[in-house]
Amino acid sequence: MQEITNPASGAHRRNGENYQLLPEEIAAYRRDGYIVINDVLTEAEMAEIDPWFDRFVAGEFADAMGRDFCDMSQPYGTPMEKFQLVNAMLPSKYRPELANNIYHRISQAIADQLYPEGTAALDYEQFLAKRPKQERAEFAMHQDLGYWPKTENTWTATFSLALSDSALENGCLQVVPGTNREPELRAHKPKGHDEGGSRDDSHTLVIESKPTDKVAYLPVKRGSMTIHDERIVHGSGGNLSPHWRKTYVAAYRDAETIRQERAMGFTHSHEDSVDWGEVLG
Ligand SMILES: O=C(O)CCC(=O)C(=O)O
Repeated sequence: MQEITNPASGAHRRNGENYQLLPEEIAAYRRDGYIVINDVLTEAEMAEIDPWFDRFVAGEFADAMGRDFCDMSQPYGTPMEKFQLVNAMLPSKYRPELANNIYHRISQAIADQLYPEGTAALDYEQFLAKRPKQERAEFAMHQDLGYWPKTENTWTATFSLALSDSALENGCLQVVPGTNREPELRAHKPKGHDEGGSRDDSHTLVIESKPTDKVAYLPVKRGSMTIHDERIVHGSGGNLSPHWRKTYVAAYRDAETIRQERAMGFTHSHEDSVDWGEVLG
């Protein structure tokens, strides 16, 4: 089993609201489709986010959110008390107080370093939480691009800030290195499609693994983060531990691409009216 860490990164890289990447990390992101960076947010900064995360995950805003409050490991309609992998989409849409929070500001500064050739903008965000001892709280392996409408420029950097320590035991992010360079996107199908399931039953898509796929695990401590691109095959396993796994995802895309998505009516809300047949091809 391979676990990827980056001991060279750390709090010393912070300069105000910037976190300075090394040229080799920027090169690694382009080559490998992911990086891990440590100690990006301070404890005091995360303490601003924690209460919001917990309120969303507890379902406080569920009535307003519709399908944007769901379980990514189970079909829509699963009762909240049975959720395993709690997903709260677009938290700042539902609580505008969260807009431009410290995580956004720092991740924007990092996205700018990863994308000097264009303009990176925040496209969407989500809170993800795996309940303790939920071995089926799996995020099915996928490529993010498989979830999205086709656009000419696909540039993306998806940040995943650990609000709890994340390790193999509680279902940390896992990637298949090298898949970001596959010439074709793999086919994505709605979860449960073999039994007739469609995108109306569950938002989740799955791909078939290849025998050559070698998974690498990305364990991170609270305050650290992973960043992955739109083509790398990734997902996460169940939570076997007695502790929550809590992650705050924020995805940056090319600003013009976001304009095109919105023109198609695509906001990353599970309430969007998008022809998924068209998207999935
Ligand atoms: O962190 C996870 O469990 C999976 C998240 C994910 O797939 C994503 O952010 O694209």
